[in-house]
Amino acid sequence: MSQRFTITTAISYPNGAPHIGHAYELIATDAIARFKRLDGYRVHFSTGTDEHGQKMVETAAREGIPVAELADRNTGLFRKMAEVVGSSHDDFISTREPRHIKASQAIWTAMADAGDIYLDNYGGWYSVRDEAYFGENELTEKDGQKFAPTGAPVKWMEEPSYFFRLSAFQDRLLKLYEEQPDFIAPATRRNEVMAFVKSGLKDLSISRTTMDWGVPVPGDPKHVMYVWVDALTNYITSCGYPDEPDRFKASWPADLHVIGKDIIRFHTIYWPAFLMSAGLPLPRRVFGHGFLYNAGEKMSKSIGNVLDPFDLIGAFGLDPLRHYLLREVPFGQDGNYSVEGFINRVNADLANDIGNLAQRSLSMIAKHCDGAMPSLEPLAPQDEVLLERVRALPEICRKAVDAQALHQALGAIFEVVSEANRYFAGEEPWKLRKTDPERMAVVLGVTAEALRWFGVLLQPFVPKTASDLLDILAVPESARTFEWLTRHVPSGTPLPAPSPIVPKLEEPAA
Ligand code: ME8
Repeated sequence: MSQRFTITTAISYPNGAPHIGHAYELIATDAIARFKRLDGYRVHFSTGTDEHGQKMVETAAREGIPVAELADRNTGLFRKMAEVVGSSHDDFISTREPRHIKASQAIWTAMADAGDIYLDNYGGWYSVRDEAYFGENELTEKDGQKFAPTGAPVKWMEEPSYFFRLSAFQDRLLKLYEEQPDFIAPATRRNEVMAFVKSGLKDLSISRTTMDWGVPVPGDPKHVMYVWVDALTNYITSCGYPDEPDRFKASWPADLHVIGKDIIRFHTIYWPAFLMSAGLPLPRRVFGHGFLYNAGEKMSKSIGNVLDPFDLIGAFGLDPLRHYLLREVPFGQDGNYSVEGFINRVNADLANDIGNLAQRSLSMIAKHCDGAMPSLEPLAPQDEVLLERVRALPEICRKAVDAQALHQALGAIFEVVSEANRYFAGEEPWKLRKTDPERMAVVLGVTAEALRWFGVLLQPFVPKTASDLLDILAVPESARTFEWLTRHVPSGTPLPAPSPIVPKLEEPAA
């Protein structure tokens, strides 16, 4: 049986419409999921929305609508966004679903049975925006208002609350980070988390009585669970916990949680501690990607510079957006969106380097080789050199994707695409047509063969462009997995008339 691979995005708060940061995380996670499937893994890929929490309650109150209406409306937009960005998820989970309420109550009960939950009173500085309490020493003050380190205002809250004995997990967590050095990535994040845990962990308030929007605490329904307890649990809900033990065993633990850098602590401290307490296996790795900024500025509704994924895709198309985000921003670092950067990158790589090479070589095959795949023999040394570089790509990409260095995988592919362009220009097949038509055919065949590898390897990143390319190379749908890479299209196979695969982008009129 093939190996399995379980991967997740964070689940987004549907307190507003999705923005480009949400699309970015989903697109990157989708690229990894697609890559793994093409590489022969059985993948379980989940995403969704985090519908509970005070932030939802406050936004709904501001809009003057019931919280459920707010959640339904925006979750609808998040589902739509997942479709529009081409996400290949296997499960979209919303935390109000009965299966999730059940899973959250089951993990709570397991943690309580382990003796890690107790009832007490809580008073503290709470930031609704971050859905988290902050210590007095972490706060700043301006005009009588206190602020969390994230810049969000905090307010004093007091309530009876259940607590999770997080302090008891400090040593076990440090041991986890030592024994599983790949658990937190990138490495800089690991150092931050380790330093934080070493500085001492306090028990965590995990229930609220000040609102009823949440998962009821088993046996004490005056309390609803703190949103992060139920939110993190979504990952095991999606794997069939607790009612489908066989499916759970087959798909949990997750191989990779892809999340943004702002929620690393929740995923690398709380989440493993909850799972340890409940006696459940721990995820293998948590990767914190960077944030996207718009022309150097943080996106915010009040500035009015929030990038809307629907608008961008409407203006430029999906694959250009996917390509730009994955190729241009080193995954793990912050990235900066700019229209010029976008257009230049897409035109250079997709329209010129891949698109033109395909168009030029395949239209020559159509005209001068009876529209059929030429023979790849006899190969000249320079053909071998190019093909060797092409054949080295899957392993390079595999390593890069396993390290979540998506930009490196794409960088490696486009380096060899440039090499193929240099090869094509250097061999001058248009001249060979008169002097040595047999050699011309081989040059065109080698170019088409290189394009086939590029097409197969680009599928996870730019699925439509790659599929169009493989169509015009007559690669059957069934022969597009990595396993098939070593089998070239037989010479003599008729090729469809080539049509341009990537239009050049123009700067939109202001
Ligand atoms: O944090 N650039 O939800 P969320 C890149 N519900 N990524 C960004 C971003 C930006 N500008 N803004 C946000 C939550 N993100 C919780 C998660 S998981 C059990 C619960 C990322 O809607 C952010 O880092 O605020 C997170 O990974 C995801 O989008 C959802 O953010």
